[in-house]
Amino acid sequence: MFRKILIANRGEIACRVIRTCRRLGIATVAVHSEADERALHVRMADEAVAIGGAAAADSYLVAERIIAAARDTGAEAVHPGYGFLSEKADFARRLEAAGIAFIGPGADAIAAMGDKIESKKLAHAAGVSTVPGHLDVIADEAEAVRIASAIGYPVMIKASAGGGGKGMRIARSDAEAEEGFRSARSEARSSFADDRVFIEKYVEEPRHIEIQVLADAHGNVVHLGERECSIQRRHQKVIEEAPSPFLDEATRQAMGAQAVALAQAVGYRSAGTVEFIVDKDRNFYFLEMNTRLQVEHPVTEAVTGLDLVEEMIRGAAGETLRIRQEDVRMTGWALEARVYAEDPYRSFLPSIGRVVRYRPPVGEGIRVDTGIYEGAEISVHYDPMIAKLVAFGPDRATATDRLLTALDAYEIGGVTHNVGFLSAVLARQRFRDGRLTTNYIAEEFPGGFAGAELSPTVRRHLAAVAAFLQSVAAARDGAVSGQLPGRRHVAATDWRVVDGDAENAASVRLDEAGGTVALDGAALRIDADWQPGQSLFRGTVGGQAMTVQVARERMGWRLSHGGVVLGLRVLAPRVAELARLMPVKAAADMSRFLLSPMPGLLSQVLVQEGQDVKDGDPLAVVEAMKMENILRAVRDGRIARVHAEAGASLSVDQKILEFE
Ligand code: MV4
Repeated sequence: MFRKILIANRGEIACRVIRTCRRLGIATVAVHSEADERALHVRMADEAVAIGGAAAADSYLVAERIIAAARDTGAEAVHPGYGFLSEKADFARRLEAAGIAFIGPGADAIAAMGDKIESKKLAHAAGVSTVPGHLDVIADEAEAVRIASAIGYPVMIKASAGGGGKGMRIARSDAEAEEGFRSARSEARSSFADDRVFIEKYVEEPRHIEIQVLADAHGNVVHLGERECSIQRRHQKVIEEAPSPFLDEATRQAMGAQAVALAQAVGYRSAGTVEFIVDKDRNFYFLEMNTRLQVEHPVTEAVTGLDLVEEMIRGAAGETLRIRQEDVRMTGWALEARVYAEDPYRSFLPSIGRVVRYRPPVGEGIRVDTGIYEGAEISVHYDPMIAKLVAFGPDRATATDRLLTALDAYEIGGVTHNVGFLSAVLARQRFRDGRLTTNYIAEEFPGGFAGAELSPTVRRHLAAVAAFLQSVAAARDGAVSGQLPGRRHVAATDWRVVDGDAENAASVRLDEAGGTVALDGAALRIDADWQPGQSLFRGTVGGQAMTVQVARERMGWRLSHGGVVLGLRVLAPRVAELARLMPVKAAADMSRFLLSPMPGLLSQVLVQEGQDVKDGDPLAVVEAMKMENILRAVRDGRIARVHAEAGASLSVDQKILEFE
């Protein structure tokens, strides 16, 4: 067994690999960029080596620096995690040449699976079901149209070097095939410097289901069942689960057997994933093989009880697989939600900055894999993932409920995050029913995310919680200060809960175990031992378990639950009466301003003061996330003032221009 392993990665996956190494008594070496000096993986490892600048291309992607770091520290093996160098055959080869073990598959298997046309041919030859189509490179538009119509529309045009949706087009007619071929080829050329494209039948209403395989260097291969990864947004997975709610045992066995056959055909070793696309009739087709540990591997670990990183390490050290196929037992259900620093209300723009508050949830069946801690920085240089939140339970409904409760309890401050969006995705009846396809998010949230739904019952329960919190806080306030000698403090019991325009009369009686809130006369029992100052309310309301994040505001409470943030004022009846008479402050009219839609660099201001502009004219360019965003006029007008100059660093909603 290895005595020391270098982890050629960062973030949660580096931390996760280190944890297993520690359990196995293996020393660890972290590598890090300049931006990651204070990162969690650096803190966790026994040793750390700085390998270069903040940009991945200057550090985590520089093979020779990592190999040098392994050599200098005496690491005998390198775990690549996912992304970065994990699927670079050349990196694996150079490590082996330097006498350092690569904890992953052989370089030849990586190379064979890296090319879509080649891997599809290989899979086909190994008896794996592939999407009907044409297995060779398409030469020109005319050939593309001929082959597309021979396959029958709709078809999919794909770049052989592709991934993540790049260089991929759906075509439903000859005209679309011609145009799709042209654009897929040019995108492939610019993205991958490889313009080979092929065409296959488009699978409608697709589900993405993948099989985890595990192989040793002695020809033994097992599969560990499937993961359902259909819930994704623009090729970024959002929720994954194991098993799939869609597969029957026969399909599962057939897919597993084919995944094993493919792994054997390429002489695979280590952990790998065979991706399939499954149609509505449960026909399944090979898509590609990922020759690395995947982000979503914890759901497989949860249902199999295995540690995939441990198995990878043992395999790389030459050990024989410790399990045979008949030993693989799947129990229960696991779901993973990817928690990101991004703003679901602003088309999921990354949210960069310091995580000033970080309290991950704990609880039965909950696992959190993270590279973040309170005070850590989410930088522009890397993927803004905060954590993977995994919930396990005896069945799908229990795992889903546990995940929802954990999301309600997840406290993240300082950066915007997608926790509320994740709750909204899981809370839909369609999710409960397991009717998942890769179109789920686009269909369930057309036009983007605009907040979760709040049922009248939950709204009522939250009003009761607010009244309860107010009563507990008021009782405490009365007990600690402002007492006149000889006067007993009488805690108020009658309140008005103001929810927008609606107002509920709440009468609260507190007791040892919690209290009873009569909302407009109907009593709701609350059991909770919440104390003033706590940011998490956990209890039952009307017999239903509820986890709510609470923050006291000037006249009431801000409650977050189920993806909804609700501001409720809780007032004494007389105060409520007077508050009704208060004028409402009108929101400032910002329509005269051009505001920055995102944090970024103002690279160009294209207009001057006094200039007339027409609807659609470009006004300014903001660079963010490596993209140039052109901001245009939405109506005719004249520029009154320029508020920010080219070169300025903009925050969200910062004024750039003012119109007359
Ligand atoms: C497909 C497909 C439908 N039919 N191929 C997307 C990424 C790449 N790995 C393959 N992809 C797809 N290939 C055929 N013949 C639909 C997709 C697809 C998809 C696949 C997996 C996960 C999410 C997806 C989202 C959109 C499209």
